[in-house]
Amino acid sequence: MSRVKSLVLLTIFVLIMSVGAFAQEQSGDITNWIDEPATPLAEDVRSNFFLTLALILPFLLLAEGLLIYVIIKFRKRPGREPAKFHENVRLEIAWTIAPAIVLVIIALSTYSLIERINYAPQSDMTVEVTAQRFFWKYHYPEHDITIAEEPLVVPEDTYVTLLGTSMDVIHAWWVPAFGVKKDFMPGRITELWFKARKGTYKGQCAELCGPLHADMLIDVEVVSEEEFEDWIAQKKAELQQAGSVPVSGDDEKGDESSKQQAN
Ligand SMILES: [Cu+2]
Repeated sequence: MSRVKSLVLLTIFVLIMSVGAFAQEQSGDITNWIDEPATPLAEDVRSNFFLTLALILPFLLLAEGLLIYVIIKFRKRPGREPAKFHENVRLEIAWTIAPAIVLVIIALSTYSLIERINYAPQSDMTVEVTAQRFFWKYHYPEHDITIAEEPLVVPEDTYVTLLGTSMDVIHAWWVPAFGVKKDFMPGRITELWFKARKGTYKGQCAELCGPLHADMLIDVEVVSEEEFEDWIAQKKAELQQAGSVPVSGDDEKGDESSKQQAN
């Protein structure tokens, strides 16, 4: 009975997962860093992941395979005495050194990747990001344009630097296909970079920040150079029409944020 039950549960689980994967495939937005890494960093993250997997998998298979083999082969049988020896120095040295070497390789690869994530090789444009419960505000200093609760628009194949901070609590800017995730903290500026290929990307705040945290989504539109110029021109025209009043998300927020501002 319980076997039937678990089979049914497993089937339901697989169905839900396939429907979810299908729905994501249909939406057209890229969120997946394994299938579709959108930046050189995301490709490096994927390579590091597969390298780690390849190095660790033999240990898993060996240990679990041996375990299953021993459980079956040496199971309790009438008239059989269990072996009563212990310690094998050579074996113990071997199984200490082999994983240690593997861990060093993983550490070196991961550390150099973290360095690449932390330090942009160059910067072609900067966008200042302010996180606030529960939206993102983007300021383009070169063009004096500020947008909020809108997709971030950037040109393709451009080294973009985001300088992020927060008005209230810690938020995290995370776009999986870019291979970047960084905390934006009040009173601090965090740097993050990417160089993405054309497409529409989805992300999400990745630091639990309050009741609407799940709705704090990120949209990024990576467009061609010309499309970006057009977008800038259009935004500038919109701002001029609105009487050059920059978009402000600072009003009607809690006293906490006004205290932050006072500092
Ligand atoms: Cu959040």
